[in-house]
Amino acid sequence: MSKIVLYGPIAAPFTRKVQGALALKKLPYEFIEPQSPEDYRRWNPETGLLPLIDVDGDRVHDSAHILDLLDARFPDPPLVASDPKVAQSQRRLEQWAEAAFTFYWIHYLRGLVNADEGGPPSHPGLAGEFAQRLDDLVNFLGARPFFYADLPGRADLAVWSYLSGLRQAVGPEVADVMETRVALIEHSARVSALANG
Ligand SMILES: N[C@@H](CCC(=O)N[C@@H](CS)C(=O)NCC(=O)O)C(=O)O
Repeated sequence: MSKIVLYGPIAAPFTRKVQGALALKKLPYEFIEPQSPEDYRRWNPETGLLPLIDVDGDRVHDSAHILDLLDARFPDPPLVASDPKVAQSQRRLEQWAEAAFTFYWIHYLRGLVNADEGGPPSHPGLAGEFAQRLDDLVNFLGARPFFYADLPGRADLAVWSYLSGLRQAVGPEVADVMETRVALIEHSARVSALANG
């Protein structure tokens, strides 16, 4: 039995994505959360970013690289489809989700801080643009239970980790925009049932 230790902040989507992958693969692991900013650099001297995983002494950081490592070491079930074209779409959507939703998350949080300080919101059109990104996802999903496939994969974990975190982290305006995208709510529920360990 391999010894797996995951280091990361529990609230971060990148950490949740890796936890979802470990749950899908039914891999037991120890989870250690940072207690101070110094822990990030101490655990990952290369970039100072978490999550980082240690599998039997091999340490890998960056959630996408961690999923690659998990698939290489523990291939069942795989996190990408066996069809290379579908696998490419799943990887692309994973990257798209990170780029798109990190942007909205940061701008939303910055807007909250600005509002607290009496300044203008940093990005007034945010909710409208965010709604468009959600509609993009609804289109990508189409009638399938998971993105591009009938089985869950890394694209599902990436989208789920962002959307479940966003629903908790942001205010009612954005949460409302999400509630009306029923296909995404149902997708999140399907992934949660499998990836919440
Ligand atoms: N692309 C990386 C992003 C990791 C990342 O941004 N982690 C954040 C946690 S939310 C972090 O470590 N931030 C600490 C910092 O920026 O100093 C991944 O997928 O793991």
